[in-house]
Amino acid sequence: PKSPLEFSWTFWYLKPDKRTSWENSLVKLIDVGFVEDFWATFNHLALPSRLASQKNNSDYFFFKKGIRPMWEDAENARGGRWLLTCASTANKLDDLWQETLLGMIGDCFSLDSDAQPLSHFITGCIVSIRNRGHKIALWLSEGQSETIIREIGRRWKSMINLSPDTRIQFDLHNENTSGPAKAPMFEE
Ligand code: M7G
Repeated sequence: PKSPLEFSWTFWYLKPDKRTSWENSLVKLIDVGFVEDFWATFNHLALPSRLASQKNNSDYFFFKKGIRPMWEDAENARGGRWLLTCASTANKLDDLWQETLLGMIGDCFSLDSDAQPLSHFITGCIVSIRNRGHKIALWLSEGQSETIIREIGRRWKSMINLSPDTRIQFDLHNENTSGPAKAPMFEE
């Protein structure tokens, strides 16, 4: 028998195409509800570093099944994202992405001192291939509780083995959409 994951997830791909809208460039790839299906899909997909050499401006999304990988989804709308910016030459991009995924399907966010496990507040993650610097983002449904947001950020950093001097920053989605760049809401 296969091993069920705590949550079911969906892999999405953003195929860069200037002739169509962002939403229409989103391609739903597959749902995974079992460890074995996760690995079969992960091993089948080109690694981010490979995309970087071929398809600038593409993204992979890994979101809880039923949550669309966009700000507009009700689970994301009042939340935000922890963002890690990598040099576009980063050879660690693949490791950072893999460790992020494994932390999400593993129990890294399961345990918490409070009633609700932190995994409840995670909606998904994204790797974005960009010439000006690749990005990995962890999206949360939570945009209010500094305690929850910071604890998730700290656990993410430790699970992907970020050096202590590398900073990640948190912003609310509704503030990314327009207006001049602002200082991040939180940093870790
Ligand atoms: P990005 O991929 O988050 O960052 O957004 P980038 O500037 O590094 O490429 C690029 C553009 O994609 C945005 O300006 C939007 O036009 C579109 N876009 C990205 N996201 C995550 C969303 C989303 O959640 N909803 C909508 N409607 N558009 C989005």
